[in-house]
Amino acid sequence: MKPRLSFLLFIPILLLSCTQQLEPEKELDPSLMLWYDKPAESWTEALPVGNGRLGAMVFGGTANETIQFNEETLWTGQPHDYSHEGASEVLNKMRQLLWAGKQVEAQELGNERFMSQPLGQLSYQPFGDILLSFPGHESATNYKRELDLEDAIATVSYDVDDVKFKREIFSSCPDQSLVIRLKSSKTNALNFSLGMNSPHDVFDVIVDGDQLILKGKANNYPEDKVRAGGGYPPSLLNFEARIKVVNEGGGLVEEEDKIRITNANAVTLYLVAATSFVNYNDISADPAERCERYLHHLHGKSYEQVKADHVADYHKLFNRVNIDLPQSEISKRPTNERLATFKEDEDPSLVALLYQYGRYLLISSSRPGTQPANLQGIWNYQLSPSWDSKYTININTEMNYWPAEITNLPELTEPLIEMVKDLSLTGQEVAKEHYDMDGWVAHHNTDIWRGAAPINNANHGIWPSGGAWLSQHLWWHYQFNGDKEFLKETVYPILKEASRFFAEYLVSDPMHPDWLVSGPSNSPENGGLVMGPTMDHQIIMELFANTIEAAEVLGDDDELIADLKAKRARIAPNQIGRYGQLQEWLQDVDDPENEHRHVSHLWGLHPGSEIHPLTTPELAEACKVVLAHRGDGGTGWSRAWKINFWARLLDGDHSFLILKNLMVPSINPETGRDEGGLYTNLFDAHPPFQIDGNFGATSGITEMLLQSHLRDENGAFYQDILPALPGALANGKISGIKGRGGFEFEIAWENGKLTSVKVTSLLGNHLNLRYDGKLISQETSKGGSYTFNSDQFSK
Ligand code: FUC
Repeated sequence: MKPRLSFLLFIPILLLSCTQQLEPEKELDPSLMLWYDKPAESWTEALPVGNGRLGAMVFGGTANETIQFNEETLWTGQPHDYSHEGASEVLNKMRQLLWAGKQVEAQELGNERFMSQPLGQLSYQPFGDILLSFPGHESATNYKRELDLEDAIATVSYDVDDVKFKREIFSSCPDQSLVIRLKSSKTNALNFSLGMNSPHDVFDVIVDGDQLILKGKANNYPEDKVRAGGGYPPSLLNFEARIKVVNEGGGLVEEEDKIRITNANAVTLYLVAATSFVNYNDISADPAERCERYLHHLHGKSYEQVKADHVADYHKLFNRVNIDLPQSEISKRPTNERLATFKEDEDPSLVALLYQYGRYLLISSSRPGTQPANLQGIWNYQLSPSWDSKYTININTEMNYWPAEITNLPELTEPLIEMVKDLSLTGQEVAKEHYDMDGWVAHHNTDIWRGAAPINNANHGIWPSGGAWLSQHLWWHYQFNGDKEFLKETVYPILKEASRFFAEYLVSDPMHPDWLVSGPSNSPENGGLVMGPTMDHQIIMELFANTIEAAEVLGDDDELIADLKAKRARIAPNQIGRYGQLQEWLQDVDDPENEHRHVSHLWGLHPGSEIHPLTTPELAEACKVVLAHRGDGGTGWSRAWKINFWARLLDGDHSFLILKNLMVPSINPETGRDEGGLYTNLFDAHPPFQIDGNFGATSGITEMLLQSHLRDENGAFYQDILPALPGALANGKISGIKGRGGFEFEIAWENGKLTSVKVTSLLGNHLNLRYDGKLISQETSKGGSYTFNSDQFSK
């Protein structure tokens, strides 16, 4: 197509550039700002923005800027039932083989007859790239690239000759669009071209007036990753993205698949994007119609208004928690430099930054009405991402949501709750086909199509406790927020049906006929298919307890509840083995040399509440032995889990030691190898990037400062203040974090000691406030605030 001049101002007087105001630079708060003095060279240097649905990674190039973007519903595949007809026929045979010590045969049988169809699940996909090219900007100076967590805005600024250029990028939730604002310090100085690209095989880029349109169809699941047996459903999702260009001054030139912006004073680009996904069962939406609707909504709104609405919306969530840890001169360096020396300088304000970054990432990847945050949140540039960037539910997805309640973002759990509701339906089919049982069950992974059957390989895929673990997040949501209607309508039916499955599934152990055990199962990803892994029993114990308590609150006295009480009393107990370790399995076969990343049998310590130094000191000691065997390293999420474990063991310094092991540059500067830690954009590295470690770290830091999972004999929660304060964080203040029973806290400490704590009672429950072994116990009124200093705590 011949370039067409749609609107160009040639009036020379306007081209005589005048100075125009750029927004003044914000003062740097090192605990709320990531910043760098050069553009990103790799994806894990780029800066993430997101509105829960629409995510982008900003590289910040000068002559060429790439903004890679995602929409959370773009996946391979289509609605699909993964259950394996007739699988239940081999259930008992697998149990018999395992009891006879024939693990290999049991796994073979499982692999032949019991697995999901197909054997794997589908994968999350990248959407496209926004490409901006600025001729002449190769020699930029005074460069800065930053991500401001206070307002959720990424900024790129630099000078070319005597002109300053500035770009602001954010993903707006109220306006469901990715917004890019470009401005220069002189009028008529913005000259660039705008293009789009997509990694998918089938796509087209079209110019339509002031809009650039990208349309395409999702690739099929990558052939080289298809597991034995094939049968991966072809991809049916269509996608469309549109960028609307709003230029102030200057003009637009339509080129073949690009729009050229000439001599503008300021330009705003609004990207909207959608797919045909409606829900796991329905893909009938029209992405073009959705894009039009988003653009229509934006119509007539000024950039200033869109930005103000974005900031106000984000502040409502982000500003609930404030953490204040000391900062110094070293805190002012670029983020990559701060990270490189953290192990030596232990700069508390970098801890604060990582803490708030976890909250920022959750706000940016999980909003009511969206999909839950997957293994990479919503950020992914690969057609074949690690583990399909799906949902691994034997630790990873749950870890994503650990910070939600405690850091005062309860509404962000809504996508997880919705996913569990879906799984309780697809999981019913799996309970029927694979176990011939009632209720619902989900195994160790799921995807956007809500697969619940065991995938990959019997040796780790046959693990029936994924749904049981996930459903406890609903119960915890109730514990924090106390909404009885929600308990009745949503939580209880899900818990009850999950419990119904396990009541039927648990089986008497031939060696200890009084014990009920789980199996065939595995201790996540360690040791292969077995009967009776400890983690399952801990999860089922708490699932039954929660279901029973919910029934009591709601006055449901179904026969099932009596059955759960009887069976709960018979679930195989935690056992301490020959090294003094908490046993991972029924038999005392733990290997002290095994540094496996999963520490599944400590589930009862965290996130569960069965084990604690005060209530079960021997078991707590046995957990320490396990952690000593496993070591202080591990994958990103494994390190993050250990921060939480040590905090629950009330050892703040050990907890901090693991935090330090997590806060190291993932790329070894000497060897260039990717070894786990943090990338320069502070994304956590498994490696590769996996977001769970970010969320697990934020949770672990909170657990150092507040824990609320123990209860008195009347069921009221203890609010344990500074239970595991590390020496390295001896001074600080935090406000807005929450405890179970509906309490919000403002805690200040100096030289390692509490100075004051303010408690706001949101529900009017009984308050058990505990610090340093001393208790304040009193009634509260709803909405009341109570302030104490450390002298007011008595034995
Ligand atoms: C589990 C872990 C792996 C990885 C994957 C996504 O399988 O064992 O380490 O985190 O999930």
